[in-house]
Amino acid sequence: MCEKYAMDSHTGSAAYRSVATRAVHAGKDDLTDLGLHAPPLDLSTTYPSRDAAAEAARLDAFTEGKDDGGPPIYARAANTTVRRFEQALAELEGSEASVAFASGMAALSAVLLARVAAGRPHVVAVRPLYGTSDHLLESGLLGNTTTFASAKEAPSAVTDATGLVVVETPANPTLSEAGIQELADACAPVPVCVDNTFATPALQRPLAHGAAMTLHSATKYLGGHGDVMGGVVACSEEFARALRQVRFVTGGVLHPLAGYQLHRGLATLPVRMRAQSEGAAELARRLLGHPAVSRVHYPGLDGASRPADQMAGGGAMVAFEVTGDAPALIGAVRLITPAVSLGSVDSLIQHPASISHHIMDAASRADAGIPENLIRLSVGLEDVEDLWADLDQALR
Ligand code: PYR
Repeated sequence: MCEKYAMDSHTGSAAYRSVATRAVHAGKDDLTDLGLHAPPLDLSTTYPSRDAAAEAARLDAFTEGKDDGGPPIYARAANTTVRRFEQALAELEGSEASVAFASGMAALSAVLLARVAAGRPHVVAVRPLYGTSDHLLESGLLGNTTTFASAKEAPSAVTDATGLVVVETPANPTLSEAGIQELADACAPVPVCVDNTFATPALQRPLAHGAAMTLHSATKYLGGHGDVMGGVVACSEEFARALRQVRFVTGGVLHPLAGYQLHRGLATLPVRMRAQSEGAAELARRLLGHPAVSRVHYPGLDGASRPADQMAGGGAMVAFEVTGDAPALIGAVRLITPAVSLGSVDSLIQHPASISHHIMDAASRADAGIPENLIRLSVGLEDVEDLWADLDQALR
């Protein structure tokens, strides 16, 4: 697996920079000229100007989703700290632009609203997906309609009204993988949106495999410390305009302090992903041999075939099915934090049927292939022996 982490080449403009270097420096190119080391934190809600005509023209541009990097006017239109995070994330994903939101669900909502507004309200969604994403898509709350399909069936579910294909790879919570390039080719010209929350651009860059956009719950690995909530979409400038239009009028903006924390989190993303993935791979191997575990879900475990050259390593999430009482296991851990969410420096464990995917009804969960005895573990930076000791005692 370590060899694969050396796969650091990038399709973006500054191709000479490895992902590790990019993660540290992205969005900071002007700091030395500004005489700063850390990025400035801009908490302004409004931006003064004595030129009303220029303000009106800029507001027209923001209403159309254009952002030329000039004065923001009002923090719902733009914010300089949030822009830095957006620039950095776009550099890491290899996209023209990125647009940040208050949460991952706000980001997905904006994507759906933009497609509905474009007159393409039908979505083909590859299950499984995060429970609330599944619920949002199934409810049609935002004027969309959704056909759920497997990755194989997805192309045949596309109709003239289809404006989007949504897929998570690896998927929440079963870690199933879909071939992005294959899906994008088969569904073209319909844009494919890859939720890249589990892999992060440190391990997987879906735009290089034909995806039109990636979506993140930035709350997870991008922030990395369980103390900041946000969402972000990396995409073309054209689609970013549609998203900014939605964001400007609906107001689901990322708070500047959250933008600052997320930008800071990016610097350590590759090193965190590497260390946490190594721990996850080891725990997955050990769980496979545990008598209280009937099945382990981890990309590439036990020689399972995977989409070629898509993801550098298996990531830091593990899911496993237990022979005993799944909720009881959550109550029995002592070191691992029993909590929903993922991607933090501390390990988190939860029971999808009770929490992350509880909002789905049992039939939808079954259709998505989410067993009731499934446990999801987000592996943090603790020593793997300590984590194993905790899991082992909890499984007894
Ligand atoms: C999860 O735990 O899957 C969330 O996104 C909250």
